[in-house]
Amino acid sequence: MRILLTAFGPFHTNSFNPTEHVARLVREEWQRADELTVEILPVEYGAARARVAELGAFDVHIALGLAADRTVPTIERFAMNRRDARVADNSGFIATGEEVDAGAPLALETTLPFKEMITRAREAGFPLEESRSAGLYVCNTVMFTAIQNSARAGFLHLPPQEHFSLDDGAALVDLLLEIAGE
Ligand code: PCA
Repeated sequence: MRILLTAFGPFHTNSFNPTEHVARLVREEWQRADELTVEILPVEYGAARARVAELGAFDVHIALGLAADRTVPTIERFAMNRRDARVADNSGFIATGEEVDAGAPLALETTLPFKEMITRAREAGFPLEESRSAGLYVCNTVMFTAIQNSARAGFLHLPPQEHFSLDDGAALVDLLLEIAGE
């Protein structure tokens, strides 16, 4: 089984992005036989989409991103075929409602077993909520692209570190990768 775990570095006013540190912890502590690729993506619509496409197809791709305004981890259900945010991406580009992929469907649903993930994460003592949408910023573009490219793919938003530690983040991601690979 080939597994891809992606995350992001700092963007906008978020000078610390817990997801890049969580992704590195998962790689350091990885013990299963499955081949794990960890990649920190640029917080840029075009470059992030291009990089995910370039990495190719995986059996499982879980993409991580910071949701600065949330207090618990959330697994995203739908990715929208739109790019739109008041905030510029790290290249200075401000999206104004363009499609992620011209001609593709308006929305794609995660192909991760998210209901089971939520049940089992909670059984293991982690807070995990379902979220309808990853927003329309760069995380949504990456989720949309991930679903297009890999067999089972989806997105996990993590809250700031003060609400959920890096170690808990790594343990939760490890569990979700295991469930996705079953
Ligand atoms: N969060 C942003 C982009 C990068 C990140 O970590 C988002 O939710 O779109």
